Amino acid sequence: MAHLLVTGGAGFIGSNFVHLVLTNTDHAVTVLDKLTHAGNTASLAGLPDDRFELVIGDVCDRELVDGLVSRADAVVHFAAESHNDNSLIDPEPFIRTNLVGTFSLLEAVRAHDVRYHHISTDEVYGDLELDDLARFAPDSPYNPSSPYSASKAGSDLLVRAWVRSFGVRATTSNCSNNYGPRQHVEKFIPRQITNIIDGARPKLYGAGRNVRDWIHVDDHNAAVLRILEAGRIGETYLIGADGELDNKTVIEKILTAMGRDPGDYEHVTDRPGHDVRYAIDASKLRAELGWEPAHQDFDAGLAATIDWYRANEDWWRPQKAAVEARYAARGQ
Ligand code: NAD
Ligand code: TDX
Repeated sequence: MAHLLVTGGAGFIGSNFVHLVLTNTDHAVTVLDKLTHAGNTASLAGLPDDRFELVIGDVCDRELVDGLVSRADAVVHFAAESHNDNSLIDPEPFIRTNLVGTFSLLEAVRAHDVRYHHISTDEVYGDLELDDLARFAPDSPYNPSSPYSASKAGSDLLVRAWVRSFGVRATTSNCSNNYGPRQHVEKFIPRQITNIIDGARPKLYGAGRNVRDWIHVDDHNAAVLRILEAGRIGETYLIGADGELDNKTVIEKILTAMGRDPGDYEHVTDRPGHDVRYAIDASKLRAELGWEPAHQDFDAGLAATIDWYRANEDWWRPQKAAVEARYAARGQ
């Protein structure tokens, strides 16, 4: 049994990772989470007391982080400010948490020689054209567009430098857009599902031709676990499941799956600097570590996600009105 320190474990992907680890391994997990607007203790309900603890705190708190890292066998760093639209309103917390927070963890794993896995995004590579056959690969140049993606790009480069300069035992993964249960209602898919439950029309930015490469959160997390177990130190692995869809198609699928007219949505103000297309080539991960996605039927995964939001209104309801008020103030 190993003891994992999971930062951001009360958020969307982190909480699903904690459930996966505690269900499928005998590892123990300590979550470090600041419980920002995106953190929710309800996402960690019902976990076994003897193998799980939650520490509420900031990844930028060097002393706290050092103490927790000293007692861990490995760190998986999910904690981040994660929403592009928020980074366009106030970039400051993105710079602090995503850059200074990663620095704080790297210094602690360096001091205690603890294995570290860094969670990042395909957005660090910028975007692709719609008619471009290319996909992102581990050697794609960094070219981030938003304060969020720039802060994640900077954090990835800190990891590379700590590996090369200090011999830190780190791996990095850059994943495409995740969907599934426990995703905050500020994000695209849960926002539209909960709008429809509330009798409001889904909101499509611009013409909706932007393409995202969707992956089920459990497939992302299975890949992370695999990299933690067998990834080569210093390497970057791209995670994606060949799930490219444009936003208009996704909204139409959600409406259809919820029994509504697929054309019953609104076009709203586009995101400034909106990345056109993301697409991941995950062949290195598949060939080297034998990972394969288990949830490649997007319509089935979407239907299960819709069911989850229908069944768990207590989980999302407290955030919904404030999120919609913020969007409405920007014409979105
Ligand atoms: P999220 O916003 O749902 O969760 C982030 C969690 O981090 C929250 O629980 C929050 O409370 C916590 N947190 C924020 N600042 C903190 C701080 N200073 N100290 C401690 N905890 C803090 O995010 P998510 O969608 O689960 O994303 C998790 C990670 O995965 C991020 O690093 C993100 O960049 C990356 N990622 C996300 C996606 C996606 O589609 N959502 C895709 C690729 C990569
Ligand atoms: O109401 C909306 N309408 C809409 O058309 C919202 C909230 C979004 N969109 C569009 C913008 C994007 O093209 O949908 C797409 C997905 O939007 P988000 O859910 O905000 O995701 P994105 O900006 O693509 O970033 C996500 O994937 C990469 C995560 O939020 C990041 O954390 C991750 O790094």
